[in-house]
Amino acid sequence: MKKRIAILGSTGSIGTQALEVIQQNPDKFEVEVLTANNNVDLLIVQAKQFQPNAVVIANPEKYNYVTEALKNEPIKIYAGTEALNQVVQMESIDIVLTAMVGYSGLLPTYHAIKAKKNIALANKETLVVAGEIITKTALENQVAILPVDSEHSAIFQCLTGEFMNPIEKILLTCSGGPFRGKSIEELQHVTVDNALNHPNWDMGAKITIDSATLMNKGFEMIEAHWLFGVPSSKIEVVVHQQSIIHSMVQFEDGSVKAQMGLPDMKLPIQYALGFPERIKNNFPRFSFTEYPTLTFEPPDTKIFRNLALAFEAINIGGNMPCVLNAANEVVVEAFLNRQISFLQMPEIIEKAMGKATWIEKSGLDDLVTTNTETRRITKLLIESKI
Ligand code: MN3
Repeated sequence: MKKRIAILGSTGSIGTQALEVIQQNPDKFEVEVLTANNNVDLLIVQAKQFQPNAVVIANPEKYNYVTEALKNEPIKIYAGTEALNQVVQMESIDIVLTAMVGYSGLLPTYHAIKAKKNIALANKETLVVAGEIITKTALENQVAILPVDSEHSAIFQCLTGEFMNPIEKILLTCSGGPFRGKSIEELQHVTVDNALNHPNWDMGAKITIDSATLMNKGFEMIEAHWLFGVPSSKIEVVVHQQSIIHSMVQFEDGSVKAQMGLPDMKLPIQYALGFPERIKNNFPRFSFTEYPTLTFEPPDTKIFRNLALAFEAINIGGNMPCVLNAANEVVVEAFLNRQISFLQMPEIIEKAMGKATWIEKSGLDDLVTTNTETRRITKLLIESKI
């Protein structure tokens, strides 16, 4: 039986690599749904090649263009964000791969879980914003959330066969990004291009900036907290420049398990889609002799403030991680548009966290409101800076 897959965000970095994995395993997978936000031309190429049952273009202005281009194909075409919430519920879908950017992943993922679809989770912001609701709803609907993020895939692989054994500590590895070891003075003058130049991973712009500020690692700590039920005090971030160990789990007997390999997102994508099977492939293999030195050091949270802010947000709890995420999305966009500097990003996020309304017990509607409110607050803070 082939697994029928919906890819939300098929034109992005994870989406295109997932299609490569599917293309290499036509006996195991088929594409049921493809969705994109704006990149219509690539969506059309993908639709023609993979012949999904349906495509969704989130930007409704591009609906006519897609319809015209695919008029000779037996493919249903929908537009708008509400269509995303609908299409994930299609009877024929087995797994929904959530690979869209940021907050936009939340509601489609929630609806997919409600419709009892297993989730291959690449959109970490879903768990940052609404980890409690998402994990609770998944449990109620007996839905598996299979991590695609390389660190969480590593932790998940370390935990296989260990489900009776408590976790003493999660060691979440972090490449350190392009600015590892830099001082505050040096960071004052870094540019967008410097920040977009990640040493190990080739990713989309939003996550590459998050990697440079270490907000990505903060988000991953929150993601690990919800996925594996481990408090933030038992999650230690370890800077490991080479990105060969993708994360580790320490058990109560002191034993540490690590998952290793070359940094290639196709591996965790394939593991999530193929789980519990390991699928044979011919990706390049890791060689110890080519990496004679693997290094480890603590992160500097005084310089990379965002990582400390993420720990603060999860410890405050309630809607605060949602505030953190919304403020971060706005400042990253402002940084990419060259409106604010690199170091102004954590400064503004911290202020937004102080100004947003804190709600201890927040339902999905509260989080939607929090997201809107925090974006407004953050934009005002940016305007007062420039
Ligand atoms: Mn990661």
